[in-house]
Amino acid sequence: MARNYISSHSWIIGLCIHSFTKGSYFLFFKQEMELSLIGLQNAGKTSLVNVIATGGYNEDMIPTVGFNMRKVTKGNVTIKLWDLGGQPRFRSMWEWYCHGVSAIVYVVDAADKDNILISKNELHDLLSKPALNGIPLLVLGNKIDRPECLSKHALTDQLGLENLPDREVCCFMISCKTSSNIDVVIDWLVKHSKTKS
Ligand SMILES: Nc1nc2c(ncn2[C@@H]2O[C@H](COP(=O)(O)OP(=O)(O)O)[C@@H](O)[C@H]2O)c(=O)[nH]1
Ligand SMILES: [Mg+2]
Repeated sequence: MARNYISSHSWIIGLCIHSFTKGSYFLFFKQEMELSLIGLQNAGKTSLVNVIATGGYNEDMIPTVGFNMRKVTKGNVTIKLWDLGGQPRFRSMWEWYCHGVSAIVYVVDAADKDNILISKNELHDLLSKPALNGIPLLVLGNKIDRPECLSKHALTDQLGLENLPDREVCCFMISCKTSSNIDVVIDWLVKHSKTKS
């Protein structure tokens, strides 16, 4: 019994040494994730992709038509980001791009009080789709560099994030312009990635 235990452990240690010497050691720790960035047009989704990927921020953004896909590597985590158009004509395809993702990232312009209700309704409509049950939701209140920005408490309240059933929900207030809290977002994403073996 004890001998079997020792020999099975030596086998695992042997495999690790073998993988290490063959250079595939890091495959054991490689992680990947796929996520969808959703939200109304002008919320700052494409700016967020740029800030995560390169740290760069640009005032003159061209509205996203359809979608863009970008792969970003952070440490040993590869993040595949679907950056979707937020105009009304593209919203019907949001659900399709959220199937099977590790997390849904919903970006809101927290300084645009006139559109918060529309943003809330679109979010709740998306979350009502049975195929998306259980997928973690990260809500990002963007543009906190602007003085008229809502507080986290007000945003959480106005988006109806309390007591959302069947999923983990988290909310951070960020600014792509000043890179505020972007590190916290990346940490959250990395924690929600899946191990690839
Ligand atoms: N003040 C401010 N403006 C931002 C911020 N993030 C994005 N923007 C601006 O908001 C506009 C829309 O950004 P964009 O990334 O294209 O939004 P998208 O339509 O959601 O992809 C652009 O003019 C950006 O420069 C931010 O954190 N603060
Ligand atoms: Mg865009």
